[in-house]
Amino acid sequence: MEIREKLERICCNNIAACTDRQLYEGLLEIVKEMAAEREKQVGDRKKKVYYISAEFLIGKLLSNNLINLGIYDEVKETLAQYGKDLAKIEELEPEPSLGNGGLGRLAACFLDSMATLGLDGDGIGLNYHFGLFLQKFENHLQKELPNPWLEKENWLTRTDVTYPVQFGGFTVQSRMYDLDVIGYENRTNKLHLFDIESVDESIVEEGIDFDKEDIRRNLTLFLYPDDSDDAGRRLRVYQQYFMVSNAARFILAECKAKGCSLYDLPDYAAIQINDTHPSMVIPELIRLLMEEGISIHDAIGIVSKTCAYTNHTILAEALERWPMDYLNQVVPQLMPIIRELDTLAKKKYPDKATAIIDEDNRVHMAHMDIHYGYSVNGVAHLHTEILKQNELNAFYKIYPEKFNNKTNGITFRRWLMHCNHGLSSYLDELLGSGWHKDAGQLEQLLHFADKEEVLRRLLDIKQENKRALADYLKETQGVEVDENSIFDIQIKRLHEYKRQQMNALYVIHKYLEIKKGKVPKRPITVIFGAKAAPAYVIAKDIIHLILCLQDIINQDTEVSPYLKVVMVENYNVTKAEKLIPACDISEQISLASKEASGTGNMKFMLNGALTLGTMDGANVEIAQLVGPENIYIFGESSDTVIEHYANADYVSKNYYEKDADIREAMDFMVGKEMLAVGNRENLERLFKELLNKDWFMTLLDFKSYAARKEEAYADYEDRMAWAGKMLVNIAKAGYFSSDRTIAEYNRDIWKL
Ligand code: 26V
Repeated sequence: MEIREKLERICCNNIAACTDRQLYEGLLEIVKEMAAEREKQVGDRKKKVYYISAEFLIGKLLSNNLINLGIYDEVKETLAQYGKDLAKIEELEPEPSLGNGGLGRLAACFLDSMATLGLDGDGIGLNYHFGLFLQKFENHLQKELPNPWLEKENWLTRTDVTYPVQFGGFTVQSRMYDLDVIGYENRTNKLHLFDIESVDESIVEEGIDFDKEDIRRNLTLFLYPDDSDDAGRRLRVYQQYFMVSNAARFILAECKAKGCSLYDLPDYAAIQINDTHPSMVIPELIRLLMEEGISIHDAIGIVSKTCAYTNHTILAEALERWPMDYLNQVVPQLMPIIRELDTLAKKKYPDKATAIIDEDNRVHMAHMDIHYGYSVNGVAHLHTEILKQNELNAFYKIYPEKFNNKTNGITFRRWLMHCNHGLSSYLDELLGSGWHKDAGQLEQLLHFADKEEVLRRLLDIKQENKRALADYLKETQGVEVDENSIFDIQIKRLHEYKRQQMNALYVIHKYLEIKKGKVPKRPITVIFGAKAAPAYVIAKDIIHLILCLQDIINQDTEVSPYLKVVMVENYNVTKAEKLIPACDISEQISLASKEASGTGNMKFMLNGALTLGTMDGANVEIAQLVGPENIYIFGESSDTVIEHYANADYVSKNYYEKDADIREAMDFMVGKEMLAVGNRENLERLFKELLNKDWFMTLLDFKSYAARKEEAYADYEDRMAWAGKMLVNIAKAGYFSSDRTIAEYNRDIWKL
């Protein structure tokens, strides 16, 4: 049937008379039907990947699904003939914010790539009723509100799959909901999200507070509830076990249905453990296999050939170590198995560094994954090297063959075709559409490096995207920005290691320079977007600092023609899709060694922004690909940073005392002007943190950061040369397609 007919059918033959909501709901139905059709055509194969993750930050689905079904243009044009605007219809879709940031977004990109490559691979996770909190700014502070996404008509399909899940003292009944993962002109896979029917949205109190002990009613209510207290952390264990117990049963059922003997499980299933949140799948699978009459020894052998682990961070505070008494309370049935896994590991490898249960009776989830999984991977070259040589060195010595690198990637369908129609169609015009599925073909763009008209078009497209962003910022936040200014953007979770505070210090420095009469050649617009974990005090202080700066600078008529600051409210996937295509300078300024990979860096590059960054995470690989003249690198190396930590010899105060620029910018933070707008408590706490501790070495890199940024701003003035750098970045971005990453996972780990 033609799209027009389908649309007419759902619109009672009167598309023009339909409301945008009716059209949205109708399109949702059409997409679901078409996805089911394609699913029937493909069918199952013997071996399948199960990507288990506590987060899938899928973002809005309508447009991407239309693109991947190959009907986006047709739908858009048909609707336009009736005076309907697809973009307006898209706005009605609530964003499912089922992830915190990079880790969850990566999982979503991976699902897209698995389906696009035609791999049989499903995601398994939780059906949170509220995604990551909705962020509001009030009195220059972040306020958190619930963020619901489940409307009556939504992307989920209720299934008949349900399991009783046993916790210490009580049982809950689960139900599986499915969401179609529509590959680009290929197969349709599933994202299975488990829920319980007894969830009660009415227990949400002020903001995002709720009774954390009431598990029957809160289990799937929120994504990662605040884990600053005991009850929050325990709830996280409940969620994790619920997720993996359902996953394990579902996987075993699917394999059995295909005739698997369970001893052959590794021939039927590869289970990817996305960070340590799903790690309990290992003991749970062993437990279930034992229930089927398999010995513990055999069960361990089977599971160890089925599970593979991905590490996404080296930050000590993010490595999960659950106290035994939590686990005893929540999952007593797993404890004998975890103890046995620990005893066996200790017998073979007495080194304390590799123990599963440590001397404080905490269970190290990553250690369990490494001993009893067959693969351990980091997410960028440098990250994997640091894992091997530092953080997980004791394990690397035991199991060198398990370690491998899988540099992250992003789906170009969402992060170029969907979010940047201008650039995407121009690339089609120049190169054909082969790059949609074979991103390496973007490299052919290099043939046009000297073509003035191509470079001009790249600049024009960027300009249009900047204009669109300027309009959007005006409309949504009431801020006016100059579309001819340099758009310098840092958007990512707020964390000290990502060093938004360094960018903010630069803003102060620039402000003070302008005040002294040293005005920049071209106006600069510094854009931030970031959510801080609700209990992360310093991160919230940094947001406060940025919001105060926005206020002071934008209202200062002497300075605002040259410098503006915008803190985008409620930064999420939808906003990223508007910000990234409009960016000139992409801020990737984490302290070297701390950002495992980063994926925003890849999205910006693909959309023709130049990176200002440290040699950290995937920035290192970006730098190698584009060459030093097409990227702005600064700061100390990861080796130096690691040495500073080892010797405990970094003293931030020395930098404050020695350098007048640093001192001036720091002092401004707690000076009269700031205190007139902001809160003394927040600003002084942040000032003291940077002066006396500065764990992520902001002041160490500040000068080289500022110098490099000035250089980038100066280079921007030679528009044609800048366009040449943009072109190289776009051309070389092909390596960062998640299709490449997933092909590597399959080649080295899953072997479908
Ligand atoms: C978790 C936590 C939880 C407790 C409080 C502090 C804290 C800090 C960081 C994290 C990170 C969790 C794991 C994560 O999201 N890692 C990100 O994974 C991305 C995909 O691989 C990668 O690109 C990012 O560099 C990495 O930070």
